[in-house]
Amino acid sequence: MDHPARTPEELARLFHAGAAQFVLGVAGLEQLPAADRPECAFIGRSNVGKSSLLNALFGNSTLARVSNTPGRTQQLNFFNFQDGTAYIVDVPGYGYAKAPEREVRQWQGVLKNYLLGRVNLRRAFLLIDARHGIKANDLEMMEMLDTAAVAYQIVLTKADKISAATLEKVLAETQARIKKHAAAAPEVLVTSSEKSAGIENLRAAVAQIL
Ligand SMILES: Nc1nc2c(ncn2[C@@H]2O[C@H](COP(=O)(O)OP(=O)(O)OP(=O)(O)O)[C@@H](O)[C@H]2O)c(=O)[nH]1
Ligand SMILES: [Mg+2]
Repeated sequence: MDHPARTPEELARLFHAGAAQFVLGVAGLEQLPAADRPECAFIGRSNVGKSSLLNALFGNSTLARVSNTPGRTQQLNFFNFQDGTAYIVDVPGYGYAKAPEREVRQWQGVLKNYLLGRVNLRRAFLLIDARHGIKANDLEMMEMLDTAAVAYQIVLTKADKISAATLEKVLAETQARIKKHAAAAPEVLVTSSEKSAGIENLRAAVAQIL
């Protein structure tokens, strides 16, 4: 490792509520900002908790828009991190979305092209609902990222919604399954945005990459 592990206090300072600012919403590939700084993205099925986790990361509940309606985030939302030295990107979910089919197809296409073509994308955090584990469309996404050699890390979300015993089982299953995936980071993170659990580990991972 290049630099020593940061203390919780250092991480809290790094991810204070004002440390990220919304810069740009991208609906088409031609609108992407220059790939001139490191970036990480939060991806996963619709409603898995991407926007919530981003808010928890910064302890800022108004940063990214959270919704009960699957498919709420309909563009790539770029946030400045660390005085604009890096980007963090909140993206539309895949899978079921409560939006017109044509629109869904449009933003799914943008998402795929973004993930496969973005040279400065250091890591995609692939969120998986801890209640459901890895689903068919998650697997499809993982295989696509493996093939394109895009580094990703699995993050279990909504851990507060299941018992500790069930969580342990899902975690073990997930860890076993990612062994076959070349581009997956070996460590699976467990989080709850609701209870602000596991956020420190996620902060450490983001800080190390960016
Ligand atoms: N209990 C619990 N609920 C959560 C958690 N994270 C998110 N939620 C809820 O899950 C729903 C979806 O959260 P979002 O953060 O909007 O999910 P998303 O992945 O950004 O959704 P899209 O942008 O539509 O793809 C909201 O009702 C959140 O309040 C969590 O850790 N625990
Ligand atoms: Mg969202």
